Amino acid sequence: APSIQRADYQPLAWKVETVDLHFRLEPESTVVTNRMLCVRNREAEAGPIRLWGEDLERLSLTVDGQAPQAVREQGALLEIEADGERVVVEVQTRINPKANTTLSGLYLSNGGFFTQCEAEGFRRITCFPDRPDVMARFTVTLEADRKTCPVLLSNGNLVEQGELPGGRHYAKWEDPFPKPSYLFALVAADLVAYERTVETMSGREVLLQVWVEAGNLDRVEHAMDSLVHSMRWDEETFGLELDLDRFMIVAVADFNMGAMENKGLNIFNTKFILAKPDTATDVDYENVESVVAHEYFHNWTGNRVTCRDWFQLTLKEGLTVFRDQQFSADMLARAAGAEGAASACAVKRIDDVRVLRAAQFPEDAGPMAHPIRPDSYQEINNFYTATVYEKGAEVIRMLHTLLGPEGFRNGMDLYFSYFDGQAVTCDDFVEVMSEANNGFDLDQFMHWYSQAGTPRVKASGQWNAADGSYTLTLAQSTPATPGEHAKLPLVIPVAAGLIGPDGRDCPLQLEGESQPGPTTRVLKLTEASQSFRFVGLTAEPVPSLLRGFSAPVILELDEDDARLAFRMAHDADPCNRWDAAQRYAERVALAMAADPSAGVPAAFLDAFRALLGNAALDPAFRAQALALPGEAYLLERMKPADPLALRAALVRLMRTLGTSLAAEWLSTCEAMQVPGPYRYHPGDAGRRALANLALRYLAAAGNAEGLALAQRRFEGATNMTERFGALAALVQSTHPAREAVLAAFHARYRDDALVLDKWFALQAGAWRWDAAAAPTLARVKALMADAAFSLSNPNKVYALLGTYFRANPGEFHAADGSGHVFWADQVIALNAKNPQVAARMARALENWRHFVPALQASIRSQLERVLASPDLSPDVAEVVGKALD
Ligand code: B3K
Ligand code: ZN
Repeated sequence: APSIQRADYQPLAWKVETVDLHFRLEPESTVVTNRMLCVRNREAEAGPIRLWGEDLERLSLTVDGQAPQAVREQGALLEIEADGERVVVEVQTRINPKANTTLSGLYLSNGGFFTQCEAEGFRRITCFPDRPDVMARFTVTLEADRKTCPVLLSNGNLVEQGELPGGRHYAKWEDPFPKPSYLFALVAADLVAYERTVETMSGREVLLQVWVEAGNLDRVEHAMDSLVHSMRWDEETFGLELDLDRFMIVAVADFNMGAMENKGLNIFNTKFILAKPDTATDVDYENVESVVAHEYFHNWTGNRVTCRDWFQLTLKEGLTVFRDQQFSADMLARAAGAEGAASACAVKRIDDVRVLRAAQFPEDAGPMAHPIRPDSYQEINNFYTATVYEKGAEVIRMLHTLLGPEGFRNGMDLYFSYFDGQAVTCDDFVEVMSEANNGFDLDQFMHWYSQAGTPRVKASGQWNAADGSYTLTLAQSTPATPGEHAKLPLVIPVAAGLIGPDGRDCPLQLEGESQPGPTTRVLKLTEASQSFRFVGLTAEPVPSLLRGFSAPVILELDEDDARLAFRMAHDADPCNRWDAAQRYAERVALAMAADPSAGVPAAFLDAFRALLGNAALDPAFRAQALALPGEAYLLERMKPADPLALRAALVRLMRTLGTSLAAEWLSTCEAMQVPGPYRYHPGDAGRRALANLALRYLAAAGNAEGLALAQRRFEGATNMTERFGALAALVQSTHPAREAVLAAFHARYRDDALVLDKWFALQAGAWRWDAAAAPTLARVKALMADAAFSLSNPNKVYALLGTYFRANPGEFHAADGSGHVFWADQVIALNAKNPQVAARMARALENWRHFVPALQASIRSQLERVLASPDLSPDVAEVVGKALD
């Protein structure tokens, strides 16, 4: 398949200054009239006007009202010769929103019209120079049936509306800010708005609206609160104010990803807007808050300053993820109060690290590995990845660490002062950060933008009792990734502490310093290997490295079990304390997988018990530290990866932890009762998380008291977090009431699409706790026939198929290969409907070469079957092609 290279970037010969769009909206035949004022680009070589169009029926095309002199068409590209400096190009197209199952471009959802244009959906609406470096001012007129589509929205300000004959009406919108086409949006549907008026920092009044279907009006308050908090945070933290008089969020049930930051008209997957205590869990509330913030923050980092080309995607995504992570941490800290703030921030950081390790590390170790700024792609939609987003955010975080909060803020201020209203590159961003910080040298730092793969940092320490010094040697290396063999040393900030034998942090004094400094220091590793000598110590310390997960690397540290237990008990850095527990659990789980007769070491049980019983520790932290590392993460650590052996080990490990600590789990669950009505609050959420975890261990162990408790909690729950927590525990057990509680849950929520997604996911993710039970695949197949399931709705696909393929490796990789055959069937079926969703599912098998040989054979044949299937989309072809390369 052809691939597009970053190095080939060329500015366009013609840009667009203004664009006037008119939509005559009809489900099966929408006519789009597009009038563009095209202007010659003085910074580019002369050439034709270039427009892209895809799946369009072109009705007419004129240049300054005349038939164009010469038109060339090549695939999606349309080249038009034109003279002069400014010409008006008018093009009329017809599209069929109803037939558009890709959910890219203009499509129908529950009778309403919605758009999704990033990355290249706008060309599925009209012919346009559909690239982010073309920023134009948009005027949009929508015309539709008043009854089915009473609400007509687009970007910017409403300037006109009125009635039309035949039961139709229209609305005209004007966006005062120039924007790339990927930020265009329209909505024409039967919705209602929840509204609030607020004042911005400069005293302007702005109207905020959250548009949903009428029946959902009782679950939008949290999204609105999140929006107001995001506005305040960006004002206070970065001095960035909302630049529009009106800001709208629209929720839609059929949506490929989480949400989209269209200028002034964000469109969201309902999953990230709707929340009320009876239907949403604490985690759902947290996700709504962070996605609302993320899209809102894009208004400056993404919209006001955008990307020159799609290779620069991390310019807006990495930065905006970093911003939403900081926002969530601040919100949690504020709610937790002075005493709980530090722990709340750490728990959020641990969450982010978990995501990075579970999703990005495997990506960086597989055939799709790419730098945060890729050099080539076949299909840009495949590059909205954990690397571009999450590792990209880690790279920004390292800049923040290296420059300090003030230096970073100065860099941001300068960034906006230089580039507001422009489409720029990652180099522009990093250069401005350097310039704002007295020319801080960031040349070597740029390798983070060009090298793929997770760097390894190997640490070793040498204690010299004679002079009380401890020499820490850090060596870095990055494994080869596809197409990239030689790797250069990176700038790696390693936050380090030294723990004394009493469990307290030692003051740190590096050789050459006159006195000891703080107990955590950021060591700057820039060479392949570097030593740091700490002096003035009285006893051999235990190193605690990469505190706060200061860089997206794998730390290799030779620690015996006793040391891990020591850090589990004493590490002052909560991230590292959690990490010590994860490392110990990983070691135990992998040893048990390698040897089915190996048991759980008593020392591990003791360390686990001590954490569980430590009431001084925040429950949210304990819930994190006592949860086993994710299965996908463990599989990548296991060489070769054997999902069935790992699953068997995890079942035994969970059971032993449940049985041996049963009394502690039971009393913890009691102690974690949250009184009063539900509120979304980190303190309460932490208690609920720990109680639910306790139920999971007890249920896994088949503990009768625990199972009874789970059933009582299921029946008496006053909120979804408790109800679903109890349900999950019961489903992940051999309890005979499993089916009955699933049915009761279904009966209660039969009409609630988002809650049913949880019901689907829970069953698709079920382990077999009973050797005689039917494989999960049988249940997944049966659920596909459920009336509520649809292959056309991405949320349903992600809940049922996505969970089975990506979160249930112990079942998916059944030795008979049935899971793999089913995977290929579904990828092929989805490919015909929605290539983006199909490609996401296709990625579930990309790391197959890490697996044991028997599974490799089975997977390879299914990958080949998909690759050979007819009409393969570029999306799926790229994923499967690279997996087989
Ligand atoms: N920018 C969008 C993602 C668009 C994905 C296109 N396939 C959402 C976000 O990152 O905020
Ligand atoms: Zn984003």
